[in-house]
Amino acid sequence: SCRAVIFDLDGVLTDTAIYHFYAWKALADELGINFTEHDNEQLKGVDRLGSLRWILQKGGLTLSEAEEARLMQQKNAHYLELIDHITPDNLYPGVTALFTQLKRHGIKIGLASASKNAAFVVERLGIAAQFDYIADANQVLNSKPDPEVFLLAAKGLAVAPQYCIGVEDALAGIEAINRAGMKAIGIGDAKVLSGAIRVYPAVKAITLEELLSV
Ligand code: G16
Ligand code: MG
Repeated sequence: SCRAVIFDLDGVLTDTAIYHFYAWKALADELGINFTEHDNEQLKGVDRLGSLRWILQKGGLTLSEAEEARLMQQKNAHYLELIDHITPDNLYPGVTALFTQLKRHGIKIGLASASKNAAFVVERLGIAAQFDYIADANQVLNSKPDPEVFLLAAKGLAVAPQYCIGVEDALAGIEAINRAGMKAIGIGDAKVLSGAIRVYPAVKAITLEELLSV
């Protein structure tokens, strides 16, 4: 039975991927690296350093750690400017309704995000108070597909992993959920998100009945 649902943030509750894309694209342009929206798909759920290194590798560049740190800081400053405009209107449809149903059934709500900006984003979305526990990239050493962020969320919720369902839009995230010993629900394309028990096109398609039957 399900006692907690742990959600990924970017791509599940809101579409911040487009802002990550704009910010990485601006940086890539400066470095003379061609970075497309298709490339950005590869970076979903990948942490900041992993994303930067993916782009640098595409451009055949290897930089010092100090240079990497400077570029990550530059990208993040730009990203923060872009997400400063986020309001509750940026929540994907159906999120609030699903949260209400989960609460009514005494099912805890957690967050497991690879983003260091997760707390800021959920604050802007107006849903920060809905979470029983928020785990993000600031608290973990190993990023998805490592299960650490999901296990931290379960611990924070005081629910054993086998009673948790994880919801993810990235393949690395689905792998993290499975490695945590939880049940994985995918948001996106079933052909891409192999390893998920069920895949829905969007959060609004998830029904409580189906969650309870997982
Ligand atoms: C998110 C995004 C990734 C992003 C990562 C780190 O993960 O999907 O594209 O690179 O966070 O973000 P930041 O630079 O803000 O720390 P998630 O797990 O919420 O999908
Ligand atoms: Mg995601």
